[in-house]
Amino acid sequence: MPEGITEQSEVVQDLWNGSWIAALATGVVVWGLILWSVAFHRKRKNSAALPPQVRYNLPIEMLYTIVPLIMVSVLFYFTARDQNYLTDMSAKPDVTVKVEAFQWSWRFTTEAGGKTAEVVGVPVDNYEQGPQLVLPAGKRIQFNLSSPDVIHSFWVPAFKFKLDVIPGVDNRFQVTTLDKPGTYAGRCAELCGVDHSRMLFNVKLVTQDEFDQYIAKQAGAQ
Ligand SMILES: [Cu+2]
Repeated sequence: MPEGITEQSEVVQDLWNGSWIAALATGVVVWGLILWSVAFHRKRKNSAALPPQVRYNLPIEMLYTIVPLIMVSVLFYFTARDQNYLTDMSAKPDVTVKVEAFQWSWRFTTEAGGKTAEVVGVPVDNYEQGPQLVLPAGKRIQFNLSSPDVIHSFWVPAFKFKLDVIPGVDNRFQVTTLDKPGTYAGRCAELCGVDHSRMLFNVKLVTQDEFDQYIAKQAGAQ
């Protein structure tokens, strides 16, 4: 798994880990029952008799109705809880980024404290050459997604989250960045045409001071 760079990415990772642990625990029980049956309830040599047939056994039927119900309820509870947290838009963002996905690159319009910076990209072969989205660490960031042409998907693997960019649909989300300065890959995750695989960008996480300098310089240049 990539290293997460948002508070939300840690919640996604925990949900993923928990789901796998639950699935493996279920697997161990199921595989154990299969192996137990194979080892101890084989057909005996020279025996044509059927084993005892169990039908309309209420305790067993209750068991295999209630146990899956509990399992689904537990998965549902954690999924719903985390989904509500991940899609929460009630906080006032420190930085707002308008993300426009187009065939085949990105335009990022970053707005913070009344200043804006705009970056437009072209198709590239390496994410480091793609348009760079500069964001401050430890802040609340809102992304407003839009597309003028076809469906794309805004994906920063280090967010452990992606959201489709659909023409005419107002998709938004927020993250809280962690204090992990660095440059992280971003890509389009929805096949959108011939140069889809070159629709690369990067996210640069910087300190608040560096971000202030960046946006002042960008805003001055426009
Ligand atoms: Cu795309």
